[in-house]
Amino acid sequence: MKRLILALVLLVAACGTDDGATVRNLGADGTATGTGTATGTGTATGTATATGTGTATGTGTGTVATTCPTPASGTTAGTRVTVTMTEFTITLDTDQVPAGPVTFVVENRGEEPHEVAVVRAASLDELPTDEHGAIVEEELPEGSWVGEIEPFAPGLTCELTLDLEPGDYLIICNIVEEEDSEIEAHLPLGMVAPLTVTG
Ligand SMILES: [Cu+2]
Repeated sequence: MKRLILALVLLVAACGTDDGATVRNLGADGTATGTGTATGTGTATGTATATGTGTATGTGTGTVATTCPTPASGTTAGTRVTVTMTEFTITLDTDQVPAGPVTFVVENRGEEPHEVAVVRAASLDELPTDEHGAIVEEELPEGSWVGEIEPFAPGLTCELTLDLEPGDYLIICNIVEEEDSEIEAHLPLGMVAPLTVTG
């Protein structure tokens, strides 16, 4: 899962020695620079400097691939499953495939970036989720995160080939967006579909 942070939250605590500080540039590394001017009355003129401290919070810049993050399989061997994604659906052309090599052909027909991940579970109830309803990948049981295509741009069709054992799987988009303090997790909005792999 990629936490896709669309807007960095910038917190600025600044103390200027005057009220003329007008320009601040916050770097993403949490540094701040400030400039300030001061004018005096009477015969006195002065210059003033303003200093500020700032912190930038965010878990990433949310880079989105504009070419497929995974190479095309280059083969038509095995089973091909067509996956279509929109806001906020994920649709498979089948819900059952035989064990062995499976190539997911994933089309992002939406207007936003999406990712696709293959998770071994029969139900979301079996998986650790956070308060937004997204899967907490770090807390998944060993081996249950089978494979993924990282977030990619609308209009692209990307492929992922996996060798799947018999069992129950979920095909999901686990993107979490943050924009203007609003959190939007794609998974609980509907981006999950089951797939059964038969022996
Ligand atoms: Cu998505």
